[in-house]
Amino acid sequence: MRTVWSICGMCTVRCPIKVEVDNNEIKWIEGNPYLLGGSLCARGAAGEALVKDSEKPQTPLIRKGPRGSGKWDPVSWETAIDYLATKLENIISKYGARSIMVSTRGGPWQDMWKAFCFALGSPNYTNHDSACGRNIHHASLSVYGVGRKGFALDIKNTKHLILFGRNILASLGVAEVNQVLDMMEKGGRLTYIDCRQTLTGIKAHRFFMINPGTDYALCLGMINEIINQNAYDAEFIEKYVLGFEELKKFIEPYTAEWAAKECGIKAKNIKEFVSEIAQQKPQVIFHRGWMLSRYRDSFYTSRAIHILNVLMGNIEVPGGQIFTKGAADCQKKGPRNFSSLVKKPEEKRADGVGWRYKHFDAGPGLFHLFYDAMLTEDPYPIKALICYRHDPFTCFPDPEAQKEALDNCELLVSIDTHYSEFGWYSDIILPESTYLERETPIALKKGTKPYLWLRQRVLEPRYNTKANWEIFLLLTERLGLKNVFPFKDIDEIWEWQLEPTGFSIEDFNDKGFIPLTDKPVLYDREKLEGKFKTPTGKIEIISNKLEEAGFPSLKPYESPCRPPKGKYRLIFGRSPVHTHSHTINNPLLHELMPENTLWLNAREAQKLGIKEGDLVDIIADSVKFTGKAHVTEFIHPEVVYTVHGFGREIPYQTRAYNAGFADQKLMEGLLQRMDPVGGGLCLCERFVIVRRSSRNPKRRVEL
Ligand SMILES: Nc1nc2c(c(=O)[nH]1)N[C@H]1C(S)=C(S)[C@@H](COP(=O)(O)OP(=O)(O)OC[C@H]3O[C@@H](n4cnc5c(=O)[nH]c(N)nc54)[C@H](O)[C@@H]3O)O[C@H]1N2
Ligand SMILES: Nc1nc2c(c(=O)[nH]1)N[C@H]1C(S)=C(S)[C@@H](COP(=O)(O)OP(=O)(O)OC[C@H]3O[C@@H](n4cnc5c(=O)[nH]c(N)nc54)[C@H](O)[C@@H]3O)O[C@H]1N2
Ligand code: SF4
Ligand SMILES: [Mo]
Repeated sequence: MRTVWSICGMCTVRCPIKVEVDNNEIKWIEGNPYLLGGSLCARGAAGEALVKDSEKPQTPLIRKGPRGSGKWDPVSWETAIDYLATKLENIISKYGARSIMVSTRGGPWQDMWKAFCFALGSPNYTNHDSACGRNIHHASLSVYGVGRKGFALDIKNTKHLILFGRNILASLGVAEVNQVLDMMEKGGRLTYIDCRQTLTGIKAHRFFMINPGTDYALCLGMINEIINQNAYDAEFIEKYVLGFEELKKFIEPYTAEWAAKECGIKAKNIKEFVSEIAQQKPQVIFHRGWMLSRYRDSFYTSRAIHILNVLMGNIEVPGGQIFTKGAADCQKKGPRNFSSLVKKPEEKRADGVGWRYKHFDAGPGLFHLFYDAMLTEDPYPIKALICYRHDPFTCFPDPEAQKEALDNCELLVSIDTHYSEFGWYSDIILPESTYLERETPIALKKGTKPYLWLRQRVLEPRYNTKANWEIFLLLTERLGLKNVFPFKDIDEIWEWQLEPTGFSIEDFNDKGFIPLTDKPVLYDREKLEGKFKTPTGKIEIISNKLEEAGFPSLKPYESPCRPPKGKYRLIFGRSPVHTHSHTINNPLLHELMPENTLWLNAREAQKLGIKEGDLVDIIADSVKFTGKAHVTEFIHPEVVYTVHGFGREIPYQTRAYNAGFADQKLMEGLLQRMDPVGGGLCLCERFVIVRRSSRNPKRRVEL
């Protein structure tokens, strides 16, 4: 029996794990006891089923028939890499390197593919984030000058955690769940706000059922009440905040009574809530979340949530928002990364970020804007798309609209452990070994207690698959980039990465990670000057940068559109036992949840003659799905809800094939609908028709 320290890969939270393995078979997986006390979620526990699942690509595949026809030639790695490199070389000679676009799922190991993209000579590296946290990231930058990940939330020690559609106990990361449970055990309070009841909501002390898309109104009402009750941290604001006086003036009309009318939460309850947090500050955290990045005004909602945190003065205190620390904060050096070997090409990005859209963070840009460039060749053609650990057809709305743009590309590449819906449409699939069958480069985990981590190989690959770094080295060598990335194997990569740190790979043996400090690192809260990277160095409630780009710092409220008669707003979320689309076919997790349902308010269902378990048609414009109804009183009457990731149409995945329905396929017309200031896609802005399906048996037989 061997013990291997590794990192879970069943979702992108990437929990550190400890695995017992015997004779290339897994005997036990648990969360790293030093970091997670052994905890693991259901998906993490289903890792072995992922390895054993044979309904995955088992060798590289090159497309034979038309795109999407599902006809594939299984080939060797040599043939696959040669095919891919030749295609890339042809595209570079015809259109220039800039016509190649690379997208990944983001996270600590994206660095390799970003470096690949830049080494080819293209600036067009991007990721999934315009469908996830971009609005929140941009709002955070505009307020604090640091991005979404600039603060760690000390949930465990807080007195009150407030969640706007952040279904923290279901849409989960193990460490965060542990923190919430610890906090509640210590007497901490939980307030949850959603348009439906959830696993988190039922554990909360206070649940607010909000009118869909009106969180901005609630935030404004809360800010008004905080100012009214003098419940803010005046000293902190005086020292660090720019624009408090303007905020006071702006907020005057947005009373709790006004907010109540808009968002459906009683003024009395808003006032009571504020009286409570007034006593608990600065140990009050308004979770920045992700979900609110799905409406037209999410950027401003998110700014308002950041402002609520600032009013609590919760920065750099235990139980608040603590600046994430890196190696330098521990007087150490971090590991080397691949990007340091290449220079970012100076060419303009094809998504327009950084020049056409100057207010967006130029880092990874915005994926969906590349579709414009593919269709119009403005500012120049995009002819190849390489996706690593990323499925745009599930991630972004309206796959049919995406295909129209992608048909202008000469090369579509999917590097994936599974058949993704995009992979199924692409020209070549390079199967990556599952996380238990591969290593990763070393990364620095920033936080209050930063550490170095890496994934070690637990098992030898079952099929003809390769690790990310192996694919990367094969491809770069074939493309003549060996001089840029001169590595033979992972040991050489690790050694090179660790050199400046003074640690060696053996230092991971004890605990699976290398801590850079014993105690949390906190800055002196009285001396935070220079930590806020805004143009003024202050927390900017008023942002000149934003105003220069033509957007207000404080935006007057506008009500969201209500659904037209006979339609419902389609909203979505996650199940604790699935990760987006890529666990739906996992034999164990499929058993736990084989399909999704459409949640529908009981009174609405009665009007439509729909009962629990009935088949219902869900209709957008040209897309129609039939699925099962879940009739409940615990959802707002204007919305219908489902779990994202289902409705897959890949016949090789027999369990997932046509099981349930796909919210993103119903989101016709939303591919380019983004929050203009935050850049996030407005995924909750689609209205659908719901009716009882004619596929129901005519007479109900009660057994
Ligand atoms: N309609 C709708 N759209 C959404 C969402 C929604 O709820 N509804 N959620 C949004 C959110 S929050 C996000 S983050 C995005 C997520 O969308 P994506 O960024 O596309 O991420 P995933 O769906 O997690 O996984 C994408 C692909 O990664 C593959 N994969 C998994 N593990 C590995 C691995 O170890 N190696 C490799 N090479 N591939 C692997 C999977 O098989 C899958 O095909 O979607 C967004 N889009
Ligand atoms: N099990 C599991 N955990 C995951 C993931 C997973 O796939 N599976 N994915 C991870 C990823 S990538 C992300 S981004 C996070 C996302 O985690 P969360 O941010 O918690 O987002 P969702 O699970 O999408 O849930 C969104 C909630 O918002 C609610 N909602 C919809 N409209 C409104 C509104 O107008 N106001 C309010 N207040 N609420 C509204 C929905 O009803 C739903 O309950 O989860 C992460 N954790
Ligand atoms: S939250 Fe669950 S699936 Fe995600 S990395 Fe952690 S254990 Fe794995
Ligand atoms: Mo996400």
